[in-house]
Amino acid sequence: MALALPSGPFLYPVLDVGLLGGRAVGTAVAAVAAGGVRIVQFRAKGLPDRRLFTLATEAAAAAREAGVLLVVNDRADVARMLGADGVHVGQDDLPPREVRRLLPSGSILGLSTHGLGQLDAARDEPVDYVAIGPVFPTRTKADPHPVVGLEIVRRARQRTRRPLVAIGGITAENARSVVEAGADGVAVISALLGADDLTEAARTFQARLR
Ligand code: TZP
Ligand code: MG
Repeated sequence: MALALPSGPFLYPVLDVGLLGGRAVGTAVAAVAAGGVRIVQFRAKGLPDRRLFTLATEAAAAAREAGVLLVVNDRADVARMLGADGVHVGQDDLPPREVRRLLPSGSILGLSTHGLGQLDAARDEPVDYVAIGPVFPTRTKADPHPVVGLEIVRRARQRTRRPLVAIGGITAENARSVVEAGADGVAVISALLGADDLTEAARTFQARLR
């Protein structure tokens, strides 16, 4: 059976292992899960494969223990080795239709887009959600695409019936506006990982989404 994304507006923490502020990735997974999160993404850029695999293994164990869905950024091979719940790819990664062939049936597959052209181009891709962003300015990505803003989120909502995940510069303060623009989920890095108490930050975030 296909794994279901969380229902209702959902918080989707992207646990970038370079931005955990000294926390272990398993601890971060457990902390956001304790705050009510139901899906997390494991993201590791520029690490040697063996290190990435070790960290992803920790994340997968913690996600299983906490009963949250784990999506692996970029790496279908790692997701498969670990029995993760899904993979998230970007425009320059392996094509979604090829990634889909590698994954067990029912796995979650997400695709990043950075504008309406890419959103439209994703129409025939076998993906379970489409991400769009950066919605707001972000300092997390070294070379971010131009900000799309809430208006593009609104227009994206009108152009796809797929679950829409917004990303980029989303905070507890602006998250509600993103949901009102039509996003089903908000993917967040710095506004969560920059908090001292991840559980509390996740709780506060989710309270603002509803
Ligand atoms: N893709 C578009 S913006 C972004 C990614 C991975 C970074 C989001 O990070 P933050 O800290 O939530 O702005
Ligand atoms: Mg990628």
